Amino acid sequence: MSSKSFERIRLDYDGDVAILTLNRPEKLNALDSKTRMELKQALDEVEQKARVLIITGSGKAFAAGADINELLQRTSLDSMEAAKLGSELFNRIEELDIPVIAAINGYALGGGCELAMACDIRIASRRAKFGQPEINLALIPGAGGTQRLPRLVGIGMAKKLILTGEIIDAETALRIGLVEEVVEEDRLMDRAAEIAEKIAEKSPVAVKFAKKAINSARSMSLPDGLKYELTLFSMLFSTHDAREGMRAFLEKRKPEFRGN
Ligand code: CO8
Repeated sequence: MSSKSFERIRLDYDGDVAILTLNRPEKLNALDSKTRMELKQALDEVEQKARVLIITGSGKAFAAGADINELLQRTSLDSMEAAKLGSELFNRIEELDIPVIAAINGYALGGGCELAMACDIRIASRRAKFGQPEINLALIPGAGGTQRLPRLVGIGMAKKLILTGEIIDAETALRIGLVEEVVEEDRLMDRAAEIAEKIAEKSPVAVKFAKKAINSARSMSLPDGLKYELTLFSMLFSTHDAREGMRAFLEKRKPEFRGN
């Protein structure tokens, strides 16, 4: 396992899996501009070096949102710029060539919930808590909450959560479709790693195309999405990995994928 330390985050590699830990526990991993800058740097590196990324938090929070101390200093104009950067960061996670698993260890509130929603798969510890409490600050979500939450849980539930600022537990998050699995606290990282390793064994190019095709379902009409899927599907037939995958199946052996 190799590690790289920043000020606000930690980046570890375990084989092909990168583990990015938000590491400002005394402030519940509130996402200040320094954290966001370090996250951006880490993503650039991880996309080149890993096949799957796990994002988690240290201490009792995944992330308790944007840093409210910083938010208070902002004017309308620079808040727009800052939220745009936050939004771009989360879009970058969503569009990353490799899958991203959120291992949600505790509070995922405001920008923290938005970060989790930008990830591809969400696994929560039983003690995790979720919410978009911006309304309590007389704000609204500013980095995708009003857009990604209704796509995951439906418009009515998203309105209920965003308008009341209510904080929900992990079981409720599972029931409404905000997370894919809930596990005991001490199983969280093992379970995230199990899923990450299973994905890391597949052909990286097929994984990348599958993620792209599924992401397109958010913005494309069904006919356009189906055409896009067909294009990506047929492109895979010119890869080594697809030939290898099919041959290995027929020859009853484990495939050796190269990522092209
Ligand atoms: N920003 C700054 N500091 C925070 C934040 C935050 N979001 N959350 C917690 N902290 C700090 C507290 O001020 C406290 O600091 P100190 O010890 O110096 O007083 C420390 O973390 C520990 O927090 P608490 O003492 O409050 O811990 P509790 O266990 O009592 O409470 C809660 C935990 C319920 C999570 C509580 O801390 C809380 O309600 N936090 C704020 C949650 C919130 O409102 N989040 C939304 C913020 S707005 C937002 O996210 C807008 C997103 C815009 C785009 C983002 C792009 C990245």
